[in-house]
Amino acid sequence: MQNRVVMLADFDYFFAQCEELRNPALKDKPVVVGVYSGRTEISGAVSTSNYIARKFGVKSGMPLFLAQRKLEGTDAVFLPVDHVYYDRISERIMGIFRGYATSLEQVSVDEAYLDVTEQVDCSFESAEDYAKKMKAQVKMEVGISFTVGVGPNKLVSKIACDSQKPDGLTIVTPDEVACFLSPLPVDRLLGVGHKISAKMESMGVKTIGDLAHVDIQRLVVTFGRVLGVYFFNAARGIDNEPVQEAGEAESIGRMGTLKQDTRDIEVIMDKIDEQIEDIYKEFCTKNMSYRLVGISVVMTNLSGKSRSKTLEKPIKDKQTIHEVAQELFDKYLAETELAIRRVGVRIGSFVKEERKQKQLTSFFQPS
Ligand code: DCP
Ligand code: CA
Ligand code: CA
Repeated sequence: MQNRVVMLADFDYFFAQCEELRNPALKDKPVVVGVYSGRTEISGAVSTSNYIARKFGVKSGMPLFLAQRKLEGTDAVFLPVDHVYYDRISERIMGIFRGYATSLEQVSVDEAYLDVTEQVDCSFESAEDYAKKMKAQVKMEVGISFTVGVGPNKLVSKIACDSQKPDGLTIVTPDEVACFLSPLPVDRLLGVGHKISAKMESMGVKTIGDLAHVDIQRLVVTFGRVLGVYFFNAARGIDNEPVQEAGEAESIGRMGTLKQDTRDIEVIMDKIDEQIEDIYKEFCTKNMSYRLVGISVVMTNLSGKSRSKTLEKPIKDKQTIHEVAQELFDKYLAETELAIRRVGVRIGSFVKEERKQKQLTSFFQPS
């Protein structure tokens, strides 16, 4: 099989760059864009800032008063977020990207994967000129700069993109993947947060290269089958996930047989909760929200049924899967007198979501 050429484009200091675009006088000042919670004049958090403000130590998610303190004595400008305006700019850029790719997967307002394998005829050398052309067109037509990572898959292109910002272009060919990944800290891999990186450190694993030396059995025992296998592959830069247009992702589900046929909701939910654990681990590697929860049942007489519910808004948490599944089982049991033999649960209708956005929300709602 021929190699793929996958790009990740991530707009530079996006909200702040949009503000500079409509008011070029901001360009040589520190610019901070924030969400004002309204409690006091300065309560709230930083969404993002331009690179001048970052030099003073301003970071996304930081309380606004702290950003203000860091920028004391400068001619810094603080602005409230204007999502409608940023979305409009984002849509224009995504529109241009469409013309450059066989498939486009928008991950958030300022990020998209492009499969350009055909366009560059599998060549990473051509991909460099191709990315430069794309950057130039967007700069000229929209006025926004962005950073591109190019790799043989989404995992590598994402990490390549993060390695050099702003206005960067980093290309990692299939031959370079191992050397590129091995010195990087493990938390550069999607799905490795504080908890998991602490766990890995206790196993003596600090870098992606260290992770590539851990055998798969140990990873599976420590992190479970889904995550263990994911880490094993990720450490080697292996990722076969396609660049998927919105709405293409299927569902994640599990099905299993109960120890005994039953109508006892508690017994059923115990089984379902085990399945949810498994599903949720897989789901967490995807950086998405779900909008649908479904159940499947097979009765004593071997007849089968499925039920599902679409949620009002996309959700990320685990508890909602349990609650909706229980609601669906309660309803279903009320409709039948038969006992249940096999049960399953699934989530679907995935929506891609900005991972960082969640961090901002959790700033206001300590979890
Ligand atoms: N954002 C937010 N709260 C955060 C992080 C980000 O509201 N805690 C918003 C503002 C950003 C946008 O999402 O402009 C994109 O986030 P990025 O992480 O891509 O950061 P930037 O685009 O701002 O900067 P960079 O140049 O590092 O990509
Ligand atoms: Ca960005
Ligand atoms: Ca981003």
